[in-house]
Amino acid sequence: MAPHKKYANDNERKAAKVQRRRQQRANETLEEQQHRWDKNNAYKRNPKESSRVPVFIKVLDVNDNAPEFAMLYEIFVCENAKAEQIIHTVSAIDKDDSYSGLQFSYEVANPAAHSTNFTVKDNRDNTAGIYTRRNGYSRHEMNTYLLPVVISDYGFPIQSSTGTLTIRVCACDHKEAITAKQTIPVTVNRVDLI
Ligand SMILES: [Ca+2]
Repeated sequence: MAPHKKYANDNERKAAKVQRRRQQRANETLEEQQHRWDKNNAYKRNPKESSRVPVFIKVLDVNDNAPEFAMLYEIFVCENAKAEQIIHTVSAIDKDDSYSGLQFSYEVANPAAHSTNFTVKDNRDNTAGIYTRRNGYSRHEMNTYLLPVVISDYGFPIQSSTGTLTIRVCACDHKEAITAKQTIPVTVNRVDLI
């Protein structure tokens, strides 16, 4: 019997083992090769050697929907409203699954053009307040204002959409109860952004 050869490390020992197996297979007769193949295939086909394991695959939702206003808002502002006065609170919805709860941000689109009369304050709780920016509005000068608001989620990639709020100017009494308003249908225009 040949003495055991000593190897420097496991890698050398494994390499020698692979080499011996290759050599054995190279020296196999056709009959020995056929026997080995039959044995391997029988092992694979033997139901006693196999089992079935249920594998549950969960499909994760991709963030591919932009948030949008939760409803069509009907917003009014009194002619005698004061600056920095909240006139409405809005919220948004999102069709995507959210693993950390619904979280959106709100900001006025193109503030330079639209923030002189009204502005949006993100409440950081999935709602935003619509605020006046000046003292007094005249429905005879302008009875309807359009305020485009960008709503963004915190998904990856971030999805945003722009919803336009329609704000109508109304006459109110000293208690700011609406006494007269024009019956103008509320419209919301939505433009998806990437
Ligand atoms: Ca989303």
